[in-house]
Amino acid sequence: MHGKTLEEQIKIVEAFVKDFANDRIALVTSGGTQVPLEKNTVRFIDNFSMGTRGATSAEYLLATGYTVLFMHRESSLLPFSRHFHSLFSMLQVEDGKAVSSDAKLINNIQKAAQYSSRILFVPFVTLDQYLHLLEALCTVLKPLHERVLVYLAAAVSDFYIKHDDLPTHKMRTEEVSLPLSVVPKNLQRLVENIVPRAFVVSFKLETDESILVEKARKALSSYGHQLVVANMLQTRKEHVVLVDNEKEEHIRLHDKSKEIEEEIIHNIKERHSEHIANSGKAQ
Ligand code: PAZ
Repeated sequence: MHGKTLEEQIKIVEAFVKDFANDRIALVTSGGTQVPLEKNTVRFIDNFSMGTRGATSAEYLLATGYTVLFMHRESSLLPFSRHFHSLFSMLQVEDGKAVSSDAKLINNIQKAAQYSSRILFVPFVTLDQYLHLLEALCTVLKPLHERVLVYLAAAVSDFYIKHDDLPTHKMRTEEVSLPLSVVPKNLQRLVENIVPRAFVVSFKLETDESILVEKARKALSSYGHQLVVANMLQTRKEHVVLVDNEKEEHIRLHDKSKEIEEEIIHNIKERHSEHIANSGKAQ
């Protein structure tokens, strides 16, 4: 999907979703957004996220039966290939041909092949592209109602520079100014108007633990969705708090050979099943 317009991306997503109209579909967002500082962009604001959470979660979602729309920052980590930083360390050459007997590599290639028909990659780079794509993909998924899980793991910028405030050319050192505006939160509108019957999970990242749960609760009440996964920058790979309207549930990773996303997805799948069952009762 690289280099495609939004309209072209939407057409591909519509065609993909049609084949899975009776399945559970997860829309996973992953990686950081880029915020341009100039119209002819040389510099931009970015963040630390490499998309590990999103890519790892997508693997467990596929394994547990979901079809996945993987909306990711271009060049961030992808499911299955995320395990490999360099192919050179695994390379063996026999009779002038590249071969590999690396079990982990072969296992992940097999899994990628096994799930390739159930995952669609939808890339974005800028904050603007992210916001437009998210709304468009939710609109495509709307008719699937409760079967949709929206899993918002991307690290989305809170600040941007309005188009009219952007300098056209590369900012000069003698005139540096960053007139930042706060990004309008569109999640409430998505939850209320576009996917009101879906199970929507957002993530909340903080660095000060004393405000983590309070911020998660604030997000829940502002957006009206089902669940916030709250995590701290420093411990995000071994501890998360699942915050819903009633309680807080801590997930802690005790076995370091495992990944916390396995438990997160297991827990969320159960909550999603309950959401689907309850919606049936309500009708
Ligand atoms: O990409 P990563 O695995 O390094 O980090 C994951 C994360 C911390 C970006 C994610 O778990 C998260 O909290 N996303 C939401 C961030 C926020 O906007 O609060």
